[in-house]
Amino acid sequence: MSATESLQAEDAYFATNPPPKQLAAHAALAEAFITQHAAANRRVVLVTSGGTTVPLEKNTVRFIDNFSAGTRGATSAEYFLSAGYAVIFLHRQFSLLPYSRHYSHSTDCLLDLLHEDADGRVAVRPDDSDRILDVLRKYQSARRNNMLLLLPFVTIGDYLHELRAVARLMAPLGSSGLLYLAAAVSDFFVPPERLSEHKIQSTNIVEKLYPKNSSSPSPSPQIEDEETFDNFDASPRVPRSKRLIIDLDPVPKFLKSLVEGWAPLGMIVSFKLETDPRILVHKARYSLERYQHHLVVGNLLSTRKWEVVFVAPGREDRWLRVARHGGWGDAEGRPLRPDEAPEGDPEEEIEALIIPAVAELHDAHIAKSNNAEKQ
Ligand code: PAZ
Repeated sequence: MSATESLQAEDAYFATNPPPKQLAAHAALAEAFITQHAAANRRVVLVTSGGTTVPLEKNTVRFIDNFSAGTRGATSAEYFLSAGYAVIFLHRQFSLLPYSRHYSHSTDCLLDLLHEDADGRVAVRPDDSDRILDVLRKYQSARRNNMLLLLPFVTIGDYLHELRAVARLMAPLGSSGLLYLAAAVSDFFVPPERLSEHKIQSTNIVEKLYPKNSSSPSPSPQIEDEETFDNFDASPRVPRSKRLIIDLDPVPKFLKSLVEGWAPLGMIVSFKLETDPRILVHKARYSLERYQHHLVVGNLLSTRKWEVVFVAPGREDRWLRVARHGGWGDAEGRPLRPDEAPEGDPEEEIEALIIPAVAELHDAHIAKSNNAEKQ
């Protein structure tokens, strides 16, 4: 696709896919946040997190989802905050959030950490107090200093409208703006003109009750009396004969617009998720060459908490790995195969390695851009 064609596809996408209702409100919040931190000469990072959905109906009951709990994004946001960045956290609604993520899973449910003290007051169990205090202090400091802005999205359309708006607002930050795109973004969607208005039915009940050429706005009494539709009926009188065939269009590739138009001076980091280790680095490199941005962080679904690969222009591929019981042994230098994925989660969070390495590249990006300005 030529540059003009991809611009046309992008314009058509934004013209035909309505923005989320909160877009103007979110943009106003983002603008105030960016202005405040730019005035303090602070670096700002946009972290995207969680999966986008593809609705199958306008009144959405069914949707296609993308894999992501939001762990990468929420954890990364915490490390960016520790490194002094102000964070705009564009996340899938109800996915994991920085700080609260530590206590929002059933494995570490907040209620299990509380008890009733002798005065009938709710208190934290003494054994858990220290680790909660640590998270609480960081959380309260981020809130007190307005260092974290939470903006939720749900659908792929919401995400793209929000991404474009925030990226454009970050453009004046120049090279000190960082875009860290960890969200799992749908590659395919159903365009509005092909979306069913109401819940897709598994029978022809609607067509039978309201035949297309019938002038009557009310259901045929005869059919209503004779045929009832029951989803749970093992032998329904209305046969469930409809197959659902979903025809999806490709989502236009927005990374190019981001790099060339929306935030052209900022540093752009994208993530690449694969399940086949043989193609991960190749796909990461291809993405870098195609979009000409600054870093692709490659990860495999099964080992993403243990190792990632940095693929950057003009640099050797660099694997980052958390400490593993027994070390990496012979596997040093070679990515884990999916069947070698260790059980459970590592003790160290890999984001503790990723964020300092990204920040270092960001330093180099800013220095390069300052040098170019001087010449
Ligand atoms: O949110 P999570 O920790 O469960 O997963 C993170 C991830 C695998 C979605 C992320 O690291 C990633 O690779 N994002 C980009 C996905 C993509 O290729 O579209």
